[in-house]
Amino acid sequence: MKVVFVLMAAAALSACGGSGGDSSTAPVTNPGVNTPPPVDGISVTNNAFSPGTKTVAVGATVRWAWNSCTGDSYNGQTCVAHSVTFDDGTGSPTQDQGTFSKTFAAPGVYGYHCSQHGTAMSGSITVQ
Ligand SMILES: [Cu+2]
Repeated sequence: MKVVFVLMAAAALSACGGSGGDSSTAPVTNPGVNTPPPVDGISVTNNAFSPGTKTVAVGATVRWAWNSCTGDSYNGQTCVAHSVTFDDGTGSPTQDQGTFSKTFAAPGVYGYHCSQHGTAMSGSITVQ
């Protein structure tokens, strides 16, 4: 049964493969979607959060938007994975596209960093 399934899957793939031979257009291996920085939010770029420090009011929601894709006209976009990881270990997944939001209910200074790049890629939110 398993072998039959695999064979069927392979047949389905080749049927959709479009092996017509038109290779004049380079395939986009990863289209990549840079999310425009939200108004008053933070951009997650390669190696930095921009702005790196931010002060908000108690109860505010801060939104991060990933802008870590770099265009490459031959091979499509390359999108580098980063995370927003707070000092207490909570935060976003490690991802190369998308957004993350966090609401700050209590005053304080909330340091965070990228789990992939450590303190070299860090920031903080001051809630007051
Ligand atoms: Cu990073």
